[in-house]
Amino acid sequence: MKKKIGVLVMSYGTPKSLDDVEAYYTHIRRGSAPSPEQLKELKDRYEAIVGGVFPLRENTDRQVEKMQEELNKSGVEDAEFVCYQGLKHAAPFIEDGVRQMAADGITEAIGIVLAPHYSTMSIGSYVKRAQATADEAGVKIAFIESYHLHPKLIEAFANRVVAKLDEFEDAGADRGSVKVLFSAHSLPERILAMGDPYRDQLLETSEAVAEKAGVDNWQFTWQSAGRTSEPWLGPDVLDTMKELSQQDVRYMLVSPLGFVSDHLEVLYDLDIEAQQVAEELDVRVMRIDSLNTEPLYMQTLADCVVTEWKKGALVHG
Ligand code: FEC
Repeated sequence: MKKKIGVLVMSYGTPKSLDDVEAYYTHIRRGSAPSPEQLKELKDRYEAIVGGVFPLRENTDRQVEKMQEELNKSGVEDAEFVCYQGLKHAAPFIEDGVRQMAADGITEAIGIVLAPHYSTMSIGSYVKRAQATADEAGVKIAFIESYHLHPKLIEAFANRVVAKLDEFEDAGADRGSVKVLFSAHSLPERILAMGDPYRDQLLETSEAVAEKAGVDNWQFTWQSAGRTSEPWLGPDVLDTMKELSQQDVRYMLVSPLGFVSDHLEVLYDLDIEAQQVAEELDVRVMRIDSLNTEPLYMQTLADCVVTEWKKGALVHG
């Protein structure tokens, strides 16, 4: 008989409605409520994005569903994988997902985050919360902490870069003249002093995607820095665009490798804010399509889980 293994699929989470934005923002700020101005500014950003007010919720639901289908196809003889969602800043929270597994009689689990790169401030905090609840609930859990060089993930991003370079070419641009800007969510600069692998992993993904897509003309830049007083990693994508336009670069392809879904940081920060700057600078900027339920990405996730299981990190067999 196959043993049921819980798969805790963790993601950032998004509010359920505009009324929930305050609680969500307060959770992100570790319990400190935003000022009325900050709250209004965030609500305005949600209202401005195309594709529904909170597309991340549906995207995460669909990713988890497709990942479950992929795991069902994996043909592992001794395990049946059952996915549970655990969100960082919205319900069902990470703790809810772990407790649900325990309530369903699951005693062994594997955790993975819908974000490929490890930082103590991102994946590290998902893992810490999941581990603490798993310990309380008596669930033995192992984690996949990053998968930023998985060949199928690299292929999926590279295919998207190539598709947009083709579009540039069809529109009359020389593809070699398009600057590919790989980007990811900024974090406070202090992570570097902590020896955090986040930046190096992002550069490794960028190099691997550039190589696979046959791109030489690229650079890495940050985006979506938080609105706090401490310094965040830069340069920011908007500054990079300004700098490049001064060097007469007319075509840019933003490729957010640190994100796997359409959500606020892509649909607002890149599709609205960066496009406004592009217009002011009179440059043409495109963005690669997000992975969402891209089969190669679903296969990446399933493969990571199955490989972790086969490694025998959990007590089984
Ligand atoms: O569509 C949505 O509803 C959610 C979009 C969303 C994603 C996301 C991913 C990451 N974040 C990361 C780090 C930080 C740090 C802070 C921070 C703040 C915010 C705020 C919003 C927000 N983040 Fe986010 N992030 C998303 C949304 N993020 C909204 C609050 C307003 C603002 O600053 O814009 C600062 C916290 C603090 O104040 O102390 C740090 C990282 C990721 C990528 C990895 C992951 O997905 O976990 C890292 C999606």
